[in-house]
Amino acid sequence: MSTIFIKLIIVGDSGTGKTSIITRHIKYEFSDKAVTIVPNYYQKIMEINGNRYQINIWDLPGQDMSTVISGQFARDAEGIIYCCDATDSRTRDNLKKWEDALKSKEDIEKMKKILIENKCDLLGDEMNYNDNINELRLFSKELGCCNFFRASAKVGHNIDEAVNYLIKDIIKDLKEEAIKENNKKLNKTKSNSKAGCC
Ligand SMILES: Nc1nc2c(ncn2[C@@H]2O[C@H](COP(=O)(O)OP(=O)(O)OP(=O)(O)O)[C@@H](O)[C@H]2O)c(=O)[nH]1
Ligand SMILES: [Mg+2]
Repeated sequence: MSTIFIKLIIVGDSGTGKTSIITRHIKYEFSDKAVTIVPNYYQKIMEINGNRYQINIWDLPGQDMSTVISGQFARDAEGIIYCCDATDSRTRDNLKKWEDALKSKEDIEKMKKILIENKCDLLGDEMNYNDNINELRLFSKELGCCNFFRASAKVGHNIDEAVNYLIKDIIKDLKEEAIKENNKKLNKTKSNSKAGCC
């Protein structure tokens, strides 16, 4: 069985919980995290419908946007996870800066994106959970995201759902592309064999 490689990156301000999201998803754990200084990648293997996928998720440091961007870590990525902190709206607004910075280096239009609003465990009962859901939906659309999730790496809420949604959305298109390629080959074979008949 051949392996299909998928590269994801996660970006957002420092302290929004990017490392926590990835370690929750990959290692099923949560602990206080140190600031990420250098980009790290985490790996997971999935088998879906008889295909083997190796997912590499690049955890990028939030405190130094220029290094992240000049390092071209988004190159050849199939997906982007935008991450913000539910308790700090500035981190959400700053995602526009992350988007602009990424756009300045890469063609991110063709990449799939989701938005994770992390730390929703801190919102508390007094907050109406639906208060700004439409605002978040609109914002995620502005970022070109195919979906958005309110999540908590701490309690494990919506983390797997978010990451797996992105992966499946990528795989769906990979499949369509693979089918198109296959059809092209089939048509070529048919026209070649017609040529042979005449
Ligand atoms: N309450 C709560 N705290 C969280 C959650 N996710 C992360 N944290 C805490 O927020 C702090 C920052 O988390 P990190 O995962 O290191 O954040 P980061 O985005 O990777 O930060 P940089 O590496 O600096 O870019 C840590 O103390 C985490 O324990 C969450 O869902 N809820
Ligand atoms: Mg980190």
